[in-house]
Amino acid sequence: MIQLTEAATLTVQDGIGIISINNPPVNALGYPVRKGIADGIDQAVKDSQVKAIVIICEGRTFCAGADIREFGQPPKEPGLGEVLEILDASPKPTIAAIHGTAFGGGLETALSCHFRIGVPTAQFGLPEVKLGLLPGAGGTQRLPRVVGPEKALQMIAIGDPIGATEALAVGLIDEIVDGDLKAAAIAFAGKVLAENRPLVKVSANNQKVEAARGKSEIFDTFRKSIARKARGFVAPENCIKAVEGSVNLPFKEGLKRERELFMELMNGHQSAAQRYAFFAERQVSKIPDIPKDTPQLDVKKVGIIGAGTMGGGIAMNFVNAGYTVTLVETKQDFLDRGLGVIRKNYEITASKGKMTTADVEKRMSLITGTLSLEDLADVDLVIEAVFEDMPLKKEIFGKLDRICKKDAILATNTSYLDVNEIAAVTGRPEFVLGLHFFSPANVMRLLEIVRGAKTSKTVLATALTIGKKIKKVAVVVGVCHGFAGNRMFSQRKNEMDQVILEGASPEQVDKVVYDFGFPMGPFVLSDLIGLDLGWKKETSSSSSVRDILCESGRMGQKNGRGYYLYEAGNRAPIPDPEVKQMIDDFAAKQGYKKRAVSDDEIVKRCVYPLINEGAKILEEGIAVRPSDLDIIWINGYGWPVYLGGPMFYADLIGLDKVLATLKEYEAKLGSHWKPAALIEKLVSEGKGFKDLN
Ligand code: 3H9
Repeated sequence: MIQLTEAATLTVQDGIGIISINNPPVNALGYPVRKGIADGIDQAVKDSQVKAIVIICEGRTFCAGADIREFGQPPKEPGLGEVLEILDASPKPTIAAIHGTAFGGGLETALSCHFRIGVPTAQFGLPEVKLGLLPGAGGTQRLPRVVGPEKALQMIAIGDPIGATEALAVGLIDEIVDGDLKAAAIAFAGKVLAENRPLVKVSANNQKVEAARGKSEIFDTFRKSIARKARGFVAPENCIKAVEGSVNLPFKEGLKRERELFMELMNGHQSAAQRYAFFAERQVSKIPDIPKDTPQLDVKKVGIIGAGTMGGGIAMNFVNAGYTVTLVETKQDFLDRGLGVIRKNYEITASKGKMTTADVEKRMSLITGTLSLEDLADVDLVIEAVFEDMPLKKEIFGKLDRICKKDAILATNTSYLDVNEIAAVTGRPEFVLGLHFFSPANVMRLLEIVRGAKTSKTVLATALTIGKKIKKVAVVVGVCHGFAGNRMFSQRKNEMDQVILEGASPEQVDKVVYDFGFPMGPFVLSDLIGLDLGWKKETSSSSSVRDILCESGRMGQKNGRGYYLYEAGNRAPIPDPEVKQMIDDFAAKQGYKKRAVSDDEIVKRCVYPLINEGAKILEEGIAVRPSDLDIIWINGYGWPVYLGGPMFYADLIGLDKVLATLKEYEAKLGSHWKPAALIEKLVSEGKGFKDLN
């Protein structure tokens, strides 16, 4: 065995040179891997004993791509492109033996081999677009030559991976192999040699790209199909242009085009934001005082109280992950309705071909409905999802404490209420915490894990594991009104409510916020949620635009009238002069003098309250690090990932500039704009939020 570098070895077995990569955790193509492949090929080609070469990886996966941590650092030769040219030019057959994920540069490496085999569970993808990039080591030129431009566009500009069966069907791999991968690769190499198979050099394989030449409709159709999802992102368009290059240019020219388009993205702020978000998402589960080996509880059975929209959605998460769920309601028809909605959701998924009817039944069989809290006696975790009413929650937790086994975790799904106050009614506050799901709970990825003053480390560590199992991005936050996400959201909402009194229209605000990159503006969102959520006729006092709208029967989309009008069966908001008049009248009564509010001011007044409140949350230790707040906003509130989250965005603009604006608004608009002490401190030290991550 020759140790090529610290991450690669070459062994010769039965005339086959085996280059084995070992660069945990995901065999990213950092320098020692690139150098190892280049040297391994060189030596194997020179060695007369070697007749064919296999590239295989140790550990959990084939290569997951370029080492993203190296991006932005001075390049270290050989670059991946150079290594792949060496691979491409090998006169001896090369075979990529794939398990786990062949992603990004990993798949580009495999595409530069003459043959590819994979285990049945292997996945193949070029997900660079999700990092705001494009495959920059020939992937945009080689993949279309193998699977054709249409399929390549999907894989490159959308970035979703495909499994082994599909990879075989589209010609991306030559064989699916069972059993020991190394042995299978050696056997495959033997077959290639015995059959004297010609070397399949992808770079010279022009049939599929030539067949698409002149057919610009392929690209036009694809552009249209992703327009909505790709709004605001620059990478998908560059991906498309690079694939167009594969069709219209010779291979080498196509590579140059790919490079230009790649560098454009690499130097832009969107990719920086998306790469930041990638690592931030992996950072959230690392809590400084919760080491990896913290003991955890075994959770298999889950109780959920409340079968409404929230409880039902939460139940689906657990069932999808194989937990058994006991769903508790107070009345049989509420329970029936809740179970019916869950079944319907699964049936819709099945009707789209995304699960079988047997799956629907299997999932439903994991849920047991009941009207009795006593049935929660043997569950390992309870999540209470009843409406936001402290006395009710306290009553429930008191009962749960009596009913549930001693080491059961008791969680509340409250959005705002004090988790410590709820925990205090139990004799086991160390087993109590908040699990704050976002609506619709079966869809939204965010989960705020609210750590109470007495929540034990074991319970917190268990909650983090559960979060992963149910495929949520779980962010730990502390107790305060609204925790992290909603506390920041409230500040934005207050400011947007005020901006329309000063003279901006709801349409202007909504358009500016949408154009910034949010899925919708605040007033369309209010109409969608329902203006009457948390509003009571009996106590309404005409003291806000919302009060006035609700008092006049405008509840939002649900009754076709809110900040906007809605035609039956249509969600498109139609501006309503009557609402404009109501806002103007109310503003005049409050003493506002109407003025033109610029789009730029709206952006600042929408985003800067998030930054300022986020800083206060950090000061108070409610969130662990600024990037956690960004992950909350990306996954729970539709913040555009290409702007990295509010805290990243603050650094992008310059925290000193943000501070100056906060001070200006404090003088002009009032003390609620007073800059957080943390921002003052960071600016005085010449630092940004990035220094706290
Ligand atoms: C590229 O290839 C560009 C080329 O086209 C052109 C070049 C010229 N680099 O996600 P996990 C770390 S761009 C560095 O928790 P999983 C990750 O941070 C790349 N580090 O595991 C984490 O570290 P830690 C295109 C990486 O099993 C640990 O590995 N490729 C990389 O849930 C485990 O990760 C991609 O975009 C990397 N490339 O999922 C693939 N990847 O333990 C990105 C992971 O310290 N990766 N790490 O927190 C993934 O999608 C998932 O990590 C993967 C494993 C599916 C592979």
